[in-house]
Amino acid sequence: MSPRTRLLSAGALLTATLLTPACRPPGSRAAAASATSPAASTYVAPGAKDQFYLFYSGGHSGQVYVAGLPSMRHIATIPVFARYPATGYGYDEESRKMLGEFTWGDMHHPGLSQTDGRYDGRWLFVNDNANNRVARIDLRDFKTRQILGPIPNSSGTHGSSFVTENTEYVLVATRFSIPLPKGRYADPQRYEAEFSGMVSGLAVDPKSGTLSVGWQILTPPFNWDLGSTGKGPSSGWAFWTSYNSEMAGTGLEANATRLDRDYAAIVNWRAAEQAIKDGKGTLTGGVPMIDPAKVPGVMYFLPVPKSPHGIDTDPSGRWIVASGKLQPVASVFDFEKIRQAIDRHEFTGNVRGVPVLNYEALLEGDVPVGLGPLHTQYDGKGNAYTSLFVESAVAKWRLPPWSPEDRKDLNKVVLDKIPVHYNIGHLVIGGSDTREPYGQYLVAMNKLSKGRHVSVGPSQPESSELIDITGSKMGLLAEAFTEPEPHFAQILKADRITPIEVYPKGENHDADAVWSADQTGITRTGNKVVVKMMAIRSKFVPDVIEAHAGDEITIHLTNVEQTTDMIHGLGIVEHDMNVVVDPGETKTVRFKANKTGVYPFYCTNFCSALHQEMQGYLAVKP
Ligand code: K7E
Ligand code: CUA
Repeated sequence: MSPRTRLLSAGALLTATLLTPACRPPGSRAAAASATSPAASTYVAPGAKDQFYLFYSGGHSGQVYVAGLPSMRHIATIPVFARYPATGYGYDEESRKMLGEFTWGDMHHPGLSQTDGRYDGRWLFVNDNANNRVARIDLRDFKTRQILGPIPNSSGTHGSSFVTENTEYVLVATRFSIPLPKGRYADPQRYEAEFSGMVSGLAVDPKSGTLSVGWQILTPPFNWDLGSTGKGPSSGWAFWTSYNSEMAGTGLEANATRLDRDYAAIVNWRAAEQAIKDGKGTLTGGVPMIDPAKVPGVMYFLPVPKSPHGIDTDPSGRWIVASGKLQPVASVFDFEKIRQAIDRHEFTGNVRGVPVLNYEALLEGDVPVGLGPLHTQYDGKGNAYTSLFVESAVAKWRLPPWSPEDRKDLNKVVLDKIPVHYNIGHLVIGGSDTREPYGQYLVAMNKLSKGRHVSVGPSQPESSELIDITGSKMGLLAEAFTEPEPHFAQILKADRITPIEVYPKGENHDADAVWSADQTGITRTGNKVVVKMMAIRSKFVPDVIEAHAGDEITIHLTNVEQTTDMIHGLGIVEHDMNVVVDPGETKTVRFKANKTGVYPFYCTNFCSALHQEMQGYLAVKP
């Protein structure tokens, strides 16, 4: 750089410094102004990009919402468990087959795939509490590629999607218990005798990511709740809380809150895997199931505070934190002690053959975090952050090891508290469930927004708040709104992945793909009409489909474009049909031409100046 250009760029830098709120020199008046407007640090200028992806569960919309961090801007929706006409999901044959007989799902916990305990950017797994399914989204193209389920013997797959350190398994526990095998009737009054819960290990094919049921472990009819997987000293283990250790079939509000403690399950998933290899499972509902009473070493119960919700392993894998929503504490357990107790067979008894560990002996401490603790996340710097539903706040506290002074009064390890608006459920810190949390931002996912936005009538959104956790005090930065009901989210560094934006023509192995007008055409066999159609700016070839009433029509539609963002859609008037094809993609739709008449079809994605002209006719003769 010449002295002159250096001078020029120094001048430019000075100007930029004066103009850019985020870069003002400290101590200046401007710095004071930006300190009063922390949102400036979340500002992502037009054309600039976010540093992180935020993958929100879309709750009972069944979809995943993708936002950017720190801007909190909604960028995309990935449809998973419900039709989504915007991307044509649930209309073409492939996605219709994946959705099966269901029109919705209740998504709770997205989980990113990991290699060596770190996000590897390959897949995002999500669960459906309502219809007992788990799905895999491929982050190469942000598309749902598999929906597994309904999972046999499993009812209410809420305790999911917890991914093991090298994505060997996605682990699932049942929220509800049912009489097994599925479909058998039993009187809910005979709940304790007749109903069973289940923990499932969904094996993940290391190359393709394909999910299949690897093994299951039969459990008493507790209601399994949240879980997490181990790492480091707890590598090969997984944890779930439960409520209803009372095994009440009805009136759970009162009947499942009688006892002072409930049980957490401590599962040795490597032992479960080995037990299946050794032939110790019995085929039940088509999948191998382990009865833990007959196969020692796969499952243990640990008493935890009353009606717990979250149980979260810290990034070191040593500290396991369970939050009892009806007790104002987060209970910390030392996995190394748990491991020793298991090795020495130090149990206080058993429940249906599953050994019970000694709560008092294994408890490291009850941290008085505040009212209604639900979930805990970690910043990787020795701090934990627990969401407090009742108190509507986030508590920051220090993980062990604690000094003898700390132990005398664990209030001392509670470092900070910040109110959120209102009534937080989950919270997320990037990488909290890995060995290396990002530890920069925390997103509080609040259940109620209570009018912190222009009114939209009685059906209200939820609110999310972005919190800076880099300082000793947490700082509220920004607020955004989402549709109901984002239970959990994952944060991924944006530079961790490079999604494709065009399907390369060479990768399209669809036998019915067409790449030029002369490959297109319509063939008829009996009453079956097969159309090979091409979409290109700004026409469909062919643009007239002749049929007879009662014909079955199959359209293989190829978008021959190889340019980013050149997406075409095919909407057929009064046929409840919209297929959307991305560049280089072929999709197939099939329907009955039931009605005589002429039905226009048209491109649903604005693709060019002549997009409006991109149309044709389905002409159906009597
Ligand atoms: Cu707490 Cu389903 Cu994770 Cu909602 S659950 S909050
Ligand atoms: Cu193609 Cu609009």
